[in-house]
Amino acid sequence: MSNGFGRRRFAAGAAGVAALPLFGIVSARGDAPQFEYKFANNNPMSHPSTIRQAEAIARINNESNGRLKITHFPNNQLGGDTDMLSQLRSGAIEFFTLSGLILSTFVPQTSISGIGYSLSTYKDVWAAMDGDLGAYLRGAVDKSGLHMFEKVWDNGYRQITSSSHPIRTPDDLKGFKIRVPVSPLWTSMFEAFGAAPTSINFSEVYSALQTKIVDGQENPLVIIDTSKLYEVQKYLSMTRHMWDGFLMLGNGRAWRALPPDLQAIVARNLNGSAEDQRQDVVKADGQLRAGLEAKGMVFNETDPAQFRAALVKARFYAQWKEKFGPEAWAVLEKYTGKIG
Ligand code: X2X
Repeated sequence: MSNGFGRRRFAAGAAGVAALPLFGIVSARGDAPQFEYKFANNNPMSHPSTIRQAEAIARINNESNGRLKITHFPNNQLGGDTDMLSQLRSGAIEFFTLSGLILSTFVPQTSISGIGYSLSTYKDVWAAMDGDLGAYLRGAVDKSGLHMFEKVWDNGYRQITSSSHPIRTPDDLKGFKIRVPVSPLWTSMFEAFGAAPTSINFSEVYSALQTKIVDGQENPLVIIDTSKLYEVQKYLSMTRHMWDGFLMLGNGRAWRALPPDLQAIVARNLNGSAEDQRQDVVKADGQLRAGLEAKGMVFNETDPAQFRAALVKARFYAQWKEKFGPEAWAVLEKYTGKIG
């Protein structure tokens, strides 16, 4: 479908550049971009991710003087996450943001940041993701053939919503039909609570809730708001059970095909906009409760200690520590203190 990284276009662009000194004139071909890349995400148009990515893309296209042209395809326009991940791997999409927990279906290590009730403050999150934990994940992703940029974008702290009953204690999750993203860690965590999780890509979540395939889901307030999940969910339980971020990913071959000066323009702008986006999410998150209540959602608070104890009892932490291995676990615990 896409040939943004097509040999033909690249060769034509390169020939165009080489022709300049020979003829000393700027041919019409000089106006055509050397690289035409696609950038996809699963976020709604009004989500801070989409807005800040659009800004970064405009800057990149502008600063590259037309040599690189990135086109934005937000809001699952190119398919659900599982599909977009395949497209990223094949090179049909060149840039894509994805939760590390979902990427773990391809690079197993990347779900480690989502261990429930571990990175419990933003201070810990960014110390870890901008520090050794992020470096560890980048190493694993780069080995897989994909490229991961330095700055991770924020999804946020996740909360549980429901159309049937509020989740006040871990017992309220028993048998609860809840949608989780496609990721072994998510499924395992909600199974540990005794819930009945179903893996569904975000592109299908609204309709799955509307048709009652599932009774609930979990996401940060910004997603619940921008995706209008309040239209199909009644209760919002503030569980903050997990932090989640969007890894900024590139197709490895497409990334390496860019000359160093274009790589620098892309990296500087994407990393810079990540910092802006992080601030947007925190600000929105702090303000959304009143708005969602006005739209009819009923909020309740929860006690994290109870939920964490349920996970300990189900041997959730012990199992995942074994899966990730002591080395990776130690990198996480450097930022969280002892887990479990
Ligand atoms: O799929 C989700 O729930 C979302 C939007 O939070 C992610 O991208 C993980």
